[in-house]
Amino acid sequence: MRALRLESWQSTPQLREVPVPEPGPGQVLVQMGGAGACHSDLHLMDEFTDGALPWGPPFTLGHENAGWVHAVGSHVHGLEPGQPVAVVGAWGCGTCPRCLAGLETYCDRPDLAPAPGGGGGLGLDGGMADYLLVPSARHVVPLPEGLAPADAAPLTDAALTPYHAIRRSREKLVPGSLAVVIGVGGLGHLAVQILRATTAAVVVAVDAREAARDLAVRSGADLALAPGDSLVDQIREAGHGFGADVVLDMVGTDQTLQTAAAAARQLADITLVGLGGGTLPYSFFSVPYEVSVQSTYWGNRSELVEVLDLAARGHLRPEVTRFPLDRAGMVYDRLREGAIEGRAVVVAHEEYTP
Ligand code: FEH
Ligand code: ZN
Ligand code: ZN
Repeated sequence: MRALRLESWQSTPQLREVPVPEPGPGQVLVQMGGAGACHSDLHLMDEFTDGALPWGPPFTLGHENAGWVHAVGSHVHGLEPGQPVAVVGAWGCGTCPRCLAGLETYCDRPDLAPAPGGGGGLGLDGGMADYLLVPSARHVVPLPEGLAPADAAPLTDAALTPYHAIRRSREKLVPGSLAVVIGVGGLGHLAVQILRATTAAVVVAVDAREAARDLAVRSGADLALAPGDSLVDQIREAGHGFGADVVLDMVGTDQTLQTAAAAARQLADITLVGLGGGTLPYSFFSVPYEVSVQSTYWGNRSELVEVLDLAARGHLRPEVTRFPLDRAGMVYDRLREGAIEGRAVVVAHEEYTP
């Protein structure tokens, strides 16, 4: 089968011919219908080195996956060949307290997990291929009626990650509150849609690119602003003169974190989602009183079920640009240029072929 392989850190992924894996006991072989290209993959290709993460190349890229069940190993029940499914991304040990609670992103036993905190496309072979071997049926979620794998794939990361982040702040996202989303890319546009669909907050989006601001408004933002000297004042104005109750920094540079701190009001949540490598000095007087600053990482199976339900009912509509698997390499070039609107999805199969 074809597979886009990251063969070492700081390298260009290569499309290779590799054997189709066989599902062993408890495992599921998924025929790939959509694999999202995540901005994080660029960090794997451009800057990470040994030790940056508890796992490393070589592996097949693609950690945002959906497709159809193709074959199952022994002891797998309730999944049939041809069934459309989404794949939960983080594959923990499955036996520690956190994994048993469904929080495999935060597995307590890195010594037992083959790629701690990672999974297919992050340390293990992912979905930018014709087939994806999923190590346990617990990582497979049947798609609701009407959701095609190529449209569902972004929901497993680009939607799931902001969904998890927004859920942490749901007590603050009440009528009269203000939420700010900095960066309207693959995750940011879905963050706007999730805020619109699940909270009562006024939503302000920030992006330097006019096309991204347009996408933010199409996604339900009340206001889309460009960075600049008056940005924080404009954000305050949108929040009845107060600052933001919740700021989601989807970029994560020094500058965007500074903007987040300047836009936040007392008691706000600032959640760092993007891997831009920025830092925010945190001291008693560096942010308004009782502002909490936190990172966030992906999401879990039960949240994915909720995200899929929102999408199936039309509350989430990922903006998707599709690329055939044979042109997967160029997707990352386009991503690096900032030329992708919404989410790029690599499609190995348009429909299921037994
Ligand atoms: C990937 C690698 C490291 C940190 C975060 C991520 C996210 O893109 C996972 O979806
Ligand atoms: Zn990702
Ligand atoms: Zn575990």
